[in-house]
Amino acid sequence: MPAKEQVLLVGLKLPEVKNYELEDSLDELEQLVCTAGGRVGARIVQERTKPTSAYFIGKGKAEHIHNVCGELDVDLVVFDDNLTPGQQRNLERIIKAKVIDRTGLILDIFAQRAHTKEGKLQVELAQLQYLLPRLVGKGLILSRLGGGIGTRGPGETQLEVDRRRIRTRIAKIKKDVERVRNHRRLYREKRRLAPIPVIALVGYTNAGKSTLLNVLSNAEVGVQDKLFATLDPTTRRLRLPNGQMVLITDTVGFINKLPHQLVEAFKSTLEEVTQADMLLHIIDAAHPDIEQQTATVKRILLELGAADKQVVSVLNKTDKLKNKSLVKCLAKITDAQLAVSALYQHNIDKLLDEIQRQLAYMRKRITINLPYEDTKGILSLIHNKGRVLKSEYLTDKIVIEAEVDSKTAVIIEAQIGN
Ligand SMILES: Nc1nc2c(ncn2[C@@H]2O[C@H](COP(=O)(O)OP(=O)(O)OP(=O)(O)O)[C@@H](O)[C@H]2O)c(=O)[nH]1
Ligand SMILES: [Mg+2]
Repeated sequence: MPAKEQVLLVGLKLPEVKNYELEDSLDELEQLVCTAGGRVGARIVQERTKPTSAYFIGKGKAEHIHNVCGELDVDLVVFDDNLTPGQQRNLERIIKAKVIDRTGLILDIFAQRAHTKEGKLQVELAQLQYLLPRLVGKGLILSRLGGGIGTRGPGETQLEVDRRRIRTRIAKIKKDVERVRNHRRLYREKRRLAPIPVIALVGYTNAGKSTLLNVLSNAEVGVQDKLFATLDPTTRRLRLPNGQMVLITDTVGFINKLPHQLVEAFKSTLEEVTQADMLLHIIDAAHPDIEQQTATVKRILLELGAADKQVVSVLNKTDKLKNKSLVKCLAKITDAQLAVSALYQHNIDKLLDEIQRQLAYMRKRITINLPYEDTKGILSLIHNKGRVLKSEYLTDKIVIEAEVDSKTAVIIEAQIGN
């Protein structure tokens, strides 16, 4: 990694955006820059009624940024909003420094964080799709050869190849990603046969999902006070107080303005969320943007088609709250059902009880016709996983009414065929 790059942040203040919202967004952008290994030298904000089509900001402001870059020795300018390929090119021409947007920055962090083959493939796919429309004219290509933030990932040589070769590469990666996705799907199918409910940890990046997984299951997932510490899913077994086994999955966190290229490319990883039986939404109770972060997670879940899932919402990091009476108010704002501290292992027992309670709530009533020779051991499965409510002995079969979790219900129905 090159020495810490000096970075300038640029935000546009539109009439509908409140001052504090813009500041919060720029604070987060600064955190992203630090995570990527840069150092923020200054922020520049312009107020306009709408973006310009050529430069996003005004041309005069772009010229001003060029001067500031010279004075502060800036290597990289990061815009808080997405730029069109044309705007990015025009800005680079005036500013004469590397210009990227929030998406480019997030993609860069993902490229640094991806460790598994699957993660790397997905990041490369997202980056190439982001790059493709930007590969016009040599200027941009050459300007990206310098290395540093915004240039990591596919590798500099990759950027020299023409569009056609990039398209071929995209097609190839898509196939590979699809293969991995099928593999995951098969694995999940297998998991489904053993009726163990799967719980996925979801939440804004840095909310404490991995810390909680470690506490719950003695996993050793990396925890960092950085954005996007986790990219690749990790699944662990967990035994609830009543003895029931569940699987718990930790995966990539969400962020405001999550690049659509990433959501697209990370389908395989995100399916861990969409296929889970229950979600555990972890909320950073001590974050000043708690409301907006919670809304972002809910919106992304909706986009992923996972909004109607059973969710246990949890306020985390409550140890950081100076005023404990805030908890009630924060719970109300975020719809959280309970408050914990993963770091200090506070209220973890209550969390387990709540998971247990809600899983039980998900139980289904089924009525089945069981032949007397129960060769498939259905009755013992019901006894193991749930309970028999009523049994009626007829001449050729037993009619059983039982209560089991929804997974076991599917298995039993498949076995019995009725
Ligand atoms: N004070 C306090 N800090 C916590 C708590 N839980 C997590 N943290 C800290 O918050 C930071 C982020 O924790 P992670 O577990 O990596 O968060 P994450 O949600 O997995 O983040 P990503 O993987 O980046 O999306 C770390 O520095 C943790 O030590 C908590 O209950 N209290
Ligand atoms: Mg994590």
